[in-house]
Amino acid sequence: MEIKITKGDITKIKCDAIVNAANNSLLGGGGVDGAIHRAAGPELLKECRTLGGCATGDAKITKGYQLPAKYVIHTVGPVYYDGEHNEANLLKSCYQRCLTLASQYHCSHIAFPSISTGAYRYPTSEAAKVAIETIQEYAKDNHDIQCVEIVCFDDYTYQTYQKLIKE
Ligand code: AR6
Repeated sequence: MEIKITKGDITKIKCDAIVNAANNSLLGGGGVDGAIHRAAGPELLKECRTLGGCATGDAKITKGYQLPAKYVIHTVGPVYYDGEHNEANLLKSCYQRCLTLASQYHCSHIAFPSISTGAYRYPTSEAAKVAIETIQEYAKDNHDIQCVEIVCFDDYTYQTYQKLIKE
């Protein structure tokens, strides 16, 4: 599996599935969630309404509608308090659940945003460690996903992930 760190807007990525950093309602919000719903069109919200929300650390899949990606995998990252509220385990679980769903739906190229590091205030360098370790761990036992791209929206996020992938 190739792990690629790129800078840009995840709604523009043509791949099998993009991941959405959603909230428990799955009914939209700001940040990457808002951008994905705007780009996918109203059909996405319609499908999300049938899903009954999503627990923190879990993930659910929908179609991509007007997005260049075939599917959207909606996951709910933890809100960061102080690192003592199970945040790392919940974030790890997000990446694991998304990768498992991607495998089940035969996705060979998937794109993640930096889950929880915006409105949910997870420190970027700590979140990046969890993200990369979890993806690398998954890649050891699973060979179906060929490319995992982490799409960073700003320079600081991009540089933080880049630094870790080079280590
Ligand atoms: N493409 C890629 N990354 C993006 C984009 C984009 N178009 N837009 C923002 N980001 P956030 P969270 C980055 O706040 O912290 C929503 O309201 C952003 O710069 O989107 O998991 C949900 O409904 C940051 O690096 O997600 C929830 O209520 C990263 O995506 C809540 O925010 C995550 O920031 C989830 O908070």
